[in-house]
Parts: sequence; C-alpha cells; structure tokens
Amino acid sequence: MAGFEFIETTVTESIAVIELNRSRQLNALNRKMVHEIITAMERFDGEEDVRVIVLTGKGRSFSAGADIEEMTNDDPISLELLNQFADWDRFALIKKPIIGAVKGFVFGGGFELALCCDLLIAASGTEFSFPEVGLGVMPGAGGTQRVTKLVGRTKALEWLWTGERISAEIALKHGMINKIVAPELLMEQTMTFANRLAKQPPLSLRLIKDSVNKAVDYPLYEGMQYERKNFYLLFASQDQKEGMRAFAEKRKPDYQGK
Ligand code: DAK
Repeated sequence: MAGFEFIETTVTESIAVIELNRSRQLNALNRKMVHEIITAMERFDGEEDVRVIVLTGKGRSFSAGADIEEMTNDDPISLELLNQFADWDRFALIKKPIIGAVKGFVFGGGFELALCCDLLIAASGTEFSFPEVGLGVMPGAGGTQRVTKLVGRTKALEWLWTGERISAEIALKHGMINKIVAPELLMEQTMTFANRLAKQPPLSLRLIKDSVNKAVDYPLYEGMQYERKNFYLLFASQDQKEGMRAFAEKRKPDYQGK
C-alpha cells in the first residue's frame, strides 16, 4: 500500500503486515500515524485475499506511546475539535484477526494500540507500561478499560497508578499476552502463527471474534443468545458445507471465506 509516511505495509501470501516506521522516536505515535495505521487496517480488512493482519514496529521498540511533543499544548477544546478518538474507535470495528508482534517498549498509547490487537506475541525483554500518570494525565484511548477487562481491577489499578514497567513474563502470567519468543524469532514465529490462522475458515474466525468480544460486554445469557445467532449464520456459508464434506471425504478442506 503506497502513500503512507509513518508506516510500511506488506502482504505475504494472505498475511498483511503493518509496521510502525518512526523508529528514531521509538515509534512514538503522532496523529497522522494513528490515522495511517487504522486506514491501512481497514483497507486490509476489506481485501478478500488478506486473512490475518499483523501489527509490529520497526527498530528496537513497538512504541513508546503517543508523541509527547505533539500534545504538550493541547487543551480540552482543541482535543474535542481534533476528534482523534474517532480514529481510535475504529480499531474495535476490524473484523479480521489482528496479531500484535511487540518488543522493547510498549508504553502509553503504544500499550493501548497493542491492546487493540486480538492476540499478542512478545519478544523476551519487552516491557509494558502506562507512564501517563507520571505526565499528570491518564490513558484515554481505551487503556483503563481494556486492561481492566483483561487482567482485573486489582492489577489494573496497580499498573495504572504506579506506571511501573510490566515484564513480558508478568504480562503472560496475567493473560495479557499469548506468548513470549526470542527477539530474533519474533517475526518468524508471528508469521507461523498467522499462517495457521490463515488456513482456518475466515467466516468462522470472524464470527468467533465477534462472539468473544460480546462475551466481554454482555451478561452470560445475552451472550449465549448472540453466540447462537452467529452459530446459525455459519450454516449459511459454503465453508461449513466444505468443512463437513471434507471431513466425510477424509481430505483437507479448501476454505474460500464464503
Ligand atoms: N513522544 C515523543 N518522542 C519520544 C517518545 C514519546 N512518547 N518516546 C521517546 N521519544 C523520543 C525521545 O525524545 C528520543 O528522541 P531524541 O531525543 O533522540 O530526538 C528518542 O525517541 C529516543 O528516546 P530516548 O533517548 O529517551 O530512549 P531511551 O532508551 O533512553 O528511553 C523510553 C526510552 C521509552 C524509556 C523514553 O524514551 C521515555 O520515557 N519515553 C516517553 C514514554 C512516555 O511517557 N510515553 C508517552 C505516554 S502518554 C490520545 C490517545 C493516546 C494518548 C494520548 C491522547 N488521544 C486520542 C487524544 C496516549 C498518551 C501517551 O502515550
């Protein structure tokens, strides 16, 4: 995809990779960059040939947070008029699986961006932190909500109040990331995992993501009703027929995402 200043994108087979490309500033997220990331993600979400989206950062860090220089002189009215949260809100609407491959610092807005991913693979040595409290502010792009839903109120408050650095091991222990890999194997292992997902029936992945996301917000009964509708819906797909026929015929299914 051409025309981006702060990200690079590539597509390998059916995996789209979006790389934050501002490594001299540790991929600090300026506004244009966030806009570019979500724009690329939405385009890939709509491309039939793409089945999984990988988000990562160039250089030694995933992202050291929002660009502090850019927001130093913000005031509530300028923030309201900029309406930047509109871009951040769009991450929750991406239907395809998003895998974050993170390393180095995953701080502030960078941490919030990582929490927009569905799965996270971290290089050993990765550190997560919400340093906002040390700047006299707090996370505003979903950090307090997403981390609390993931790890619970007690740890969330500790991390958000202190701004302390959370090691990859602690993140794994609290179910915040999926696995830790050697730094030099981060992309290789992420692509292997992405390829595994890319072979699964895309509509199943899509409706599983939708249902699991509802589980976070809905009471159990309502969530189960919602799940049921998605379950029924998959029986309208060609891939359901293909999957079950392939089982009966003792061959590998060939899923088309239809
Ligand atoms: N912003 C701007 N530049 C940054 C940066 C950042 N967040 N983080 C690092 N850099 C720049 C450094 O200034 C330095 O630039 P030069 O001096 O070389 O020009 C370069 O990246 C390399 O950084 P260091 O020299 O500091 O590298 P070190 O290894 O010594 O230290 C560090 C790495 C990550 C510990 C340190 O750079 C650091 O503490 N960085 C700041 C971390 C931080 O406080 N992050 C921001 C949290 S606030 C919003 C949505 C989201 C947010 C806000 C609004 N809306 C939608 C409205 C989120 C807010 C935040 O993330």
